[in-house]
Amino acid sequence: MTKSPLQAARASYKPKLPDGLAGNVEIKEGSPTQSIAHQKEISKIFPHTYGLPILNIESGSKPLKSVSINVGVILSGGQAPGGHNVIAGLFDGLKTLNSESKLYGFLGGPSGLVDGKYKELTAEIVEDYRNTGGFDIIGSGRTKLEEQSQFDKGLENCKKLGINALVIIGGDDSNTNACVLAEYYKSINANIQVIGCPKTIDGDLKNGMIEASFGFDTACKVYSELIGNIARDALSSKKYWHFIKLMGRSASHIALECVLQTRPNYAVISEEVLEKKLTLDQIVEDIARVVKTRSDNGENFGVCLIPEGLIEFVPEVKKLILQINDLLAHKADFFNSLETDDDKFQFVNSHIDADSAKAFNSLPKEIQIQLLMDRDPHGNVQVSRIETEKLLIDMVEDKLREWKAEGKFKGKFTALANFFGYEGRCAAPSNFDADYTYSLGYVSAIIIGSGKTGYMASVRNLTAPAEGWIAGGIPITMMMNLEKRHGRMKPVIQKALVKLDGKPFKEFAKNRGEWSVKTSYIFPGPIQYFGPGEVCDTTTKTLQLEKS
Ligand code: FBP
Repeated sequence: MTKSPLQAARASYKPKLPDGLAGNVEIKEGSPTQSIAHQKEISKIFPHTYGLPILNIESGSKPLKSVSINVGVILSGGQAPGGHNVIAGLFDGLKTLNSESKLYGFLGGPSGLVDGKYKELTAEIVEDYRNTGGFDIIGSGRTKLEEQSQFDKGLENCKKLGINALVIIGGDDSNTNACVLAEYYKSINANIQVIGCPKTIDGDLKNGMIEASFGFDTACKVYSELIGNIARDALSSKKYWHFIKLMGRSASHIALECVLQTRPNYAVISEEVLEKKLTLDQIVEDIARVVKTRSDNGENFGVCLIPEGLIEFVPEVKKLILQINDLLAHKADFFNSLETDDDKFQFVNSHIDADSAKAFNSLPKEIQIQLLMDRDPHGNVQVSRIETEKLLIDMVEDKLREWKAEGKFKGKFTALANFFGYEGRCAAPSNFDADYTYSLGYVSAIIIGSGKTGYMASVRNLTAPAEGWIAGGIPITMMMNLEKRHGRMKPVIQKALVKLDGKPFKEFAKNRGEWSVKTSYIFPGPIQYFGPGEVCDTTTKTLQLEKS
């Protein structure tokens, strides 16, 4: 692979490891754990992997060695910066435990395990991918591992390769499935350990024990750089309002972090919309109010951030989407046989209730079409394809036109739409993500060496310098509760939404009035890899505030 000068320089970066992992290590077990809720039900579903102790990995006196072991690794779901370094850390950790150990990568996500598609990850291959963005070393995919027949096929494929451990790098759903797989393999004495790794740029896989999912830091820094550039352009030309939609399927962590890094004039946080039961009209009216105030002050420009998942948090649209999801899940064949958009709209209208029909028909045609597009493998609307930023621009324009007619608004409103999502998911990892992911991979190898299963690799104390990070393993069952999925209660890792009483949101709430009126932009600039620690190694404002 031909490398750019930066890539070549970056290839030789040595990720920092916590002191506890740097030499000889020892694993200390804590007390038995409980799931966050529904303890009785979850302990019954996971009799072999429930209640395990937290593992702490600390400096020890003897080298931790293991018999040679073959390990399979899977990248699951959306790309996140640092995935390649998890694999590099896992590879180096396994080789430190025993130089004869081998690492196999299953290709194209979880389906690679089931279909037996793999490649051996040799030192030469891994070398080429150190500190790079992307998941292309083995590819990723969104196939869900949840059927016993998939587990059995996976077992057969592992046996062929002599694999005794799997590392699944994924978000909340993939790690939930990793836990189910760990339980199943343990229950049939398959002798295959399963370890999870917390990945997602969305930042919604976190809890008391997992401080952050990897990729969030880099993705937010990339988006914040771009938002800062746009804000400076707006400030220079003073003629546009920029509406920027930011990735994050459900939670608004990315939008909130970018707000804290750049101080835009307006930002919507979906969790607040849900909590206050705001309608689309109320959101639009509030944005229009800020546009008007700025315009009255002679500033016909601004920046407004919108989380990707917003549409699903607006109560009337949320209800509508649930009804459409249900309809499409049960009548997909008939729906797909309909040829025109009008036929589809008619069909939908005749199968949803009156309130939802009203909400559906109030939306512009493009958004109606987008709401009816294919669902993802979890049955969810693909929110990254719904142009909420354009919808809000249209609606704000209408509102301002109305106010103009009434003599309430005299200014100008010219708005441009942007969507930042895929730009950030495969960026070269920041130093933080490069170090964090390498450590997670290394920790996974140590947990495998200790013979444990059903754990998620964990690295904590992340606002300290990397040397002071704390490594360990968290029983996945500890993060679970029961939630309704496809009409049935299922054990799942609880998704972390933005907490309105948390410090990051409070920081925004405290300042948003001022930032909306008084232009206060911050221009974070590009991620720096070489230079002083305060420029290169600090992590997100979210993490800093949460840990303060
Ligand atoms: P994961 O939760 O799997 O990491 O994916 C997150 C994400 O990047 C979301 O922010 C976005 O909505 C979605 O993936 C897009 O999915 P796709 O890659 O299938 O277009």
